[in-house]
Amino acid sequence: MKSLWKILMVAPLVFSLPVHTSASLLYSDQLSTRLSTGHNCLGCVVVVSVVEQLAQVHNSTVQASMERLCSYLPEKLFLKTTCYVVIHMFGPDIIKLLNLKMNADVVCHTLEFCKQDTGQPLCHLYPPPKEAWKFTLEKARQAVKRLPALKHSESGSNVCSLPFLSKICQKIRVSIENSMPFKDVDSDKYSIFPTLRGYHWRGRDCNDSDKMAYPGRRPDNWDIHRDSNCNGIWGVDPKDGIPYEKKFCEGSKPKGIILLGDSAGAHFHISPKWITASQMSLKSFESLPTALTDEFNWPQLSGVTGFLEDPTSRIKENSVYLRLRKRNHCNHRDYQNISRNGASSQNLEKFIKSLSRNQLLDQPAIVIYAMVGNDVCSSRNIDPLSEMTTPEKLYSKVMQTLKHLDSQLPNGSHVILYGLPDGTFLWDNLYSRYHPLGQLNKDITYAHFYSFLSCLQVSPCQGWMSSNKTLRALTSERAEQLSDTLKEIAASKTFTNFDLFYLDFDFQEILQEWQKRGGQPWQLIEPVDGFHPNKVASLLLADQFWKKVELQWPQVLGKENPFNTHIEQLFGDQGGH
Ligand SMILES: *[C@@H]1O[C@H](CO)[C@@H](O)[C@H](O)[C@H]1NC(C)=O
Ligand SMILES: *[C@@H]1O[C@H](CO)[C@@H](O)[C@H](O)[C@H]1NC(C)=O
Ligand SMILES: *[C@@H]1O[C@H](CO)[C@@H](O)[C@H](O)[C@H]1NC(C)=O
Ligand SMILES: *[C@@H]1O[C@H](CO)[C@@H](O)[C@H](O)[C@H]1NC(C)=O
Ligand SMILES: CC(=O)N[C@H]1CO[C@H](CO)[C@@H](O)[C@@H]1O
Repeated sequence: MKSLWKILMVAPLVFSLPVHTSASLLYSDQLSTRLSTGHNCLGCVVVVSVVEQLAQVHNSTVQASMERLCSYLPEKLFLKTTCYVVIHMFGPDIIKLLNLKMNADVVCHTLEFCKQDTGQPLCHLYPPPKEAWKFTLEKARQAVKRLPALKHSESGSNVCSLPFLSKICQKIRVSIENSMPFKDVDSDKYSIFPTLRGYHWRGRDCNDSDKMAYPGRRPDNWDIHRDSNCNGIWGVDPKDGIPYEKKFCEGSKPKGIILLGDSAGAHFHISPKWITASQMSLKSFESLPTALTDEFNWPQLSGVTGFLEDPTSRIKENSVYLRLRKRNHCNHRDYQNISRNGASSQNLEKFIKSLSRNQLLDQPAIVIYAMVGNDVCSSRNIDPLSEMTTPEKLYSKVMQTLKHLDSQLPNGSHVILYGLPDGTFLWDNLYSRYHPLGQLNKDITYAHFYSFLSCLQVSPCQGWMSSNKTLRALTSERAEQLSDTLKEIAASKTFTNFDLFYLDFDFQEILQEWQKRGGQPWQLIEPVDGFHPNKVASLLLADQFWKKVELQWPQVLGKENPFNTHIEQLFGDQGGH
């Protein structure tokens, strides 16, 4: 589950989740069992590694290095305060252990953030100490006077009940819960016109006090008096009395773009700046508070629904939404992303209700179905194959989804099913490279990192992020079977209100394109998680999508609107996205 991956990465950054018993305070029963000690262990090892490396980089004491880390964190969301509290609670032990040259694995096992259950393998990120593990651990425990059976310090278990921390705990909990694909949509938010306005991220409403004004609707009375579809075009041309919306948009076949996606679609991203000691500064954590509140997704920059042009971008390609808008300015603001971390064919039904399209009132839409990994990706390492979606199960859920879409989408819509990629490129391109945590001392490769995640049962994708070649091949085989199932559905089924297409998720082609431009394959993968396609990959995918659709099914994208320049002259930026 990729959602878990996100949770565990919140942990090291916020410094409050690593407290191993806090999970039960933060989560409902169901969730707390999912938040295994694995997350606490990973959180602890990452934080202690950063502290250790900061001391190394600045040739400072461990104490000074912890204070340095806290000083870099923003005040917002109590991040800085939380950090100082955590230092206060665990600092003295961490100092003692690091001064004894114990590595982060030993520190975290000693402090019991990491645990080795009987009969289970020992999970470690760094090479194990030269002396026998048991002996080292014993030495470490004596140094901090902790007995193996002793419960963790009481203060630790109550971290979220400290008054000044309760707020951040609450914030994190909401953030995590919102991102859970199995969380049901809150129907209260739907008031009188349930499908007209969801609360999910989509084109900004232009008039909060008017429920009948929203992006994507067909203009009400040609928008003579108000901008009912929020595309920034309204009013009447005084020269001839014709409403602008009629003049510029009628016959241009406006359409919106809707993404049904997973964390890849949402553009999941953890900045390597947050864990790279050698480059850490006051600036490093500037974007952390925003990232925390956006569940570590950056939809505004994503390949499908992104609308911000990133000045730091290494490539000039635009998102699908921006291209549709460029082609026909009447499409302005008509985008919806219905994506969740952890989404798969099997749980999409839990949040598809937040897709909003009114069959009678709205323009048609292009819906991209892109569940590109979670059907074959499990975080548990015991028999990963049995956790994968079977072609039969996929078939039945996708048909259910399509029937639902047929009941929601206005006639003339289009649905495009994306296949699954072959994830073997992850291992092939990364296994011998250094993870951001391993770059300073050249000690942790992605092979180590993957195996640590796998051992902790928190890997975002056991099947592909594995040194086991057979398993990687079996995962790809299943992915291919699922893609074939989607292809078959697209070829054989018809629906009343949309036509249906299938596109391969051809990552090889993206790799080739990137290499043609002088890039390296690893530059397309998120460095911290070693799994998600990064922003460059996401925009290259958008480019691939656009070119293929334009070539094979040009009717999907529609024609260039000849009035675009008129619209620009009269309405400027149309009110922004
Ligand atoms: C690091 O600090 C120690 C003690 O403050 C000093 O003896 C040593 O020379 C320093 N090393 C470097 C590389 O600056
Ligand atoms: C917003 O909607 C209300 C109610 O329909 C209307 O009175 C108002 O003029 C609208 N505002 C704008 C800026 O269009
Ligand atoms: C739906 O649209 C198609 C063309 O896009 C048209 O042929 C068909 O008659 C329409 N169906 C209904 C029920 O309006
Ligand atoms: C590799 O994975 C396959 C399939 O899950 C499994 O049967 C096999 O035992 C694994 N090999 C090793 C060395 O773990
Ligand atoms: C792809 C994308 O933009 N995903 C976002 C859609 O909106 C939800 C809710 O705000 C976000 O959580 C996703 O990250």
